[in-house]
Amino acid sequence: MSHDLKKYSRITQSIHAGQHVDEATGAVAPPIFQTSTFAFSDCRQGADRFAGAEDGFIYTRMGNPTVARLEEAVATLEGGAAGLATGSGMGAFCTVIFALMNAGDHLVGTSSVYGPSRVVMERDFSRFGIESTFVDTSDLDAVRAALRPSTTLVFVETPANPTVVLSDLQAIAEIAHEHGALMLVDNTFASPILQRPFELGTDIVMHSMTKFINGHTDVVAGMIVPSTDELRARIKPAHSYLGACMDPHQAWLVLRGLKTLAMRVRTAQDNARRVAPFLEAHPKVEWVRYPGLDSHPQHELAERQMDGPGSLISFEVKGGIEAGARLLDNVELMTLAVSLGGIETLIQHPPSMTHAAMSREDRLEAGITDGLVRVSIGCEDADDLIGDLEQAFAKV
Ligand code: LCS
Repeated sequence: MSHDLKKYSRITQSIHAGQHVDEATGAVAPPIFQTSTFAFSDCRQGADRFAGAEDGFIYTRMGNPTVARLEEAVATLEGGAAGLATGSGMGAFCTVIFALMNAGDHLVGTSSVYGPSRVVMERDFSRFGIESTFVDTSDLDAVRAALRPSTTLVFVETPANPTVVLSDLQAIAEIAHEHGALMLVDNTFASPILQRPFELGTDIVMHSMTKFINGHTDVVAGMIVPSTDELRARIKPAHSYLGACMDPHQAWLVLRGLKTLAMRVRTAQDNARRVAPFLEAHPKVEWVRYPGLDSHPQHELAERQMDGPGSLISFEVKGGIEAGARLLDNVELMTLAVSLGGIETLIQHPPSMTHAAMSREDRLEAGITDGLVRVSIGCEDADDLIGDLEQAFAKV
């Protein structure tokens, strides 16, 4: 596939990006180069590859042909300069921080963010003198107020995990750049099908590909996409040395999952567009937050910034945590499990699960109430999903 994919839609790109017919065999599906190392023809070639004077593979932690296809595919979909694949989404986040931040630097981040992304900053990177402040990034004044002279990175997750609150990427990119800081966006919840942060001024995009990009709940994986070659060059040494690299077989599975990204995202979204109003109308539901509902505080921003509201919904059952637990203990078709963005519907309780490592005070400030339930709507039949919720609510 040598033609320029830029002229095609993201839907077509998700099927064709990174796909090249294998020159040696004609194989249409990508070969799995399950090797840790690559032979040099002579000492000069080995030295040239290490010196960067010759392109070519050296050692799989530093690069691998199967992994490279996935890096190319996701970079194409995001519209970035390159991809750097990692063994997990946390590997992607930690690699960016390790690569770009120094002792004395400060990060401003979204308060409602995947719990460990915040905890690793506050508990671990702080031990190396890297400071952080997490604020409600849907409030631009709060972003401005949190900036310090030492702020070098602004980290935004939108839609946010687990509250599904949205932040205005274009406005925050302007604020960050005026300040001389870079912006990193975690695009996991939207996927490149629904949101393209580079078109809004972002510098680096990251993904937990464990979620929508792979989509089959069978791989943990991450990706960093820098917007420029210069940023790629700044991140690449940390990517090679930190060790959060990707295995070729893992890359092959994600390449396979990626081919159905667009259809999975759209089917799950169609389902969520039916489940969210059902929840909102249910007498046992206290509140629902879904970007596709008029009641979402940033419904207008969702329409402007995203190509669709996605398939993550947060809500609270009347009666708080006990009532929510009754619901979760009684679903039959939905699976009580963390993670999201898979083909099947997963439901969980963030305060006691994904966001349990955050303090209760930080959670409440971030809008993660004690009774909040998060559901990642999958690709089952919408009537079956609503029926499952109906029977579970009857037991609450
Ligand atoms: N970013 C977001 C937005 C996430 O939701 C997650 C994981 C990560 C980064 C980290 O990626 P990982 O290392 O797991 O590939 N989110 C999870 C969640 O909400 N439930 O379980 C994992």
